[in-house]
Amino acid sequence: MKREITIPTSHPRFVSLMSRKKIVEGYKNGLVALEGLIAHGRGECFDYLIGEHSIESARSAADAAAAQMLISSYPIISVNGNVAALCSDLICALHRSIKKSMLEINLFYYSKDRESKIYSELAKYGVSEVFGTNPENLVKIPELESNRRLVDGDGIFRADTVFVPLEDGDRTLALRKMNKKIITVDLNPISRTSMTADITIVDNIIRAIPLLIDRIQYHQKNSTERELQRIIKSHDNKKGLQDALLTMNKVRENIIQ
Ligand code: PTJ
Repeated sequence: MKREITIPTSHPRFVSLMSRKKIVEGYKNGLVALEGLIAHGRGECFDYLIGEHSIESARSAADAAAAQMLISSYPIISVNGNVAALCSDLICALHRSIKKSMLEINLFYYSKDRESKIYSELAKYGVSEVFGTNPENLVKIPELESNRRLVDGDGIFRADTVFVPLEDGDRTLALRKMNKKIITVDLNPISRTSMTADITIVDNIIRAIPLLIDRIQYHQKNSTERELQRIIKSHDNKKGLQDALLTMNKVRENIIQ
């Protein structure tokens, strides 16, 4: 007899187990690369170490990220397989919260089939215009060898700010060399992306996007452009990463005592 596995909502790690389920189902449905399962496991490990909640420095980074997206003339949100499987709904809500923003699918482990499935997933949440899927529009980011070098000429290539959650390294640096502002969400504070981005939110993407939307809505109602510029200027990315590492160390100390 085939037994359906259900996760009881009372389980202390319900949210984490549901994310795991989404990633596995995402893989089975062709959204997530096989390597995406490994990337998720790495993220889970760091999430454990920060206590599976949004730490203060992540909240402050989300505030700076919201300000950065709002002052940008053309912010682009880059979507990969893991992001699509975990939170297409939230990503589309983020896109809707900033009128000038656009979405672009950009895959490290590229396949046409996965790209189409990610597009259909985003379409479920009412988004029809997504960059990155028209081969005739693709251009190369200079000095980058991976698949991620191919970006849409009307999307990431033209953007002034690029949001690259769950990224894998060298593209962040290449985009910064093109004078773009880079925002990321990465649970690993010592990844190359975390250390290279202008603004790193060290948090689980499923918590970080709601934080970001909340700050965007707050600033849209309450903040002047000057105030937004001040928030961005006072953001210290290195300090945020150090703070995340200190939090991880404190959690470890508390358990060992
Ligand atoms: O769909 P593709 O082909 O574009 O591939 C996507 C993955 C994620 C497989 C690809 O970008 C990759 O290999 O990424 P990395 O190098 O493993 O980096 C992903 C980073 O995201 C790691 O530092 C993880 O710790 C972090 N991460 C994983 N899950 C989460 C996360 N950060 C925040 N929230 C998560 N849920």
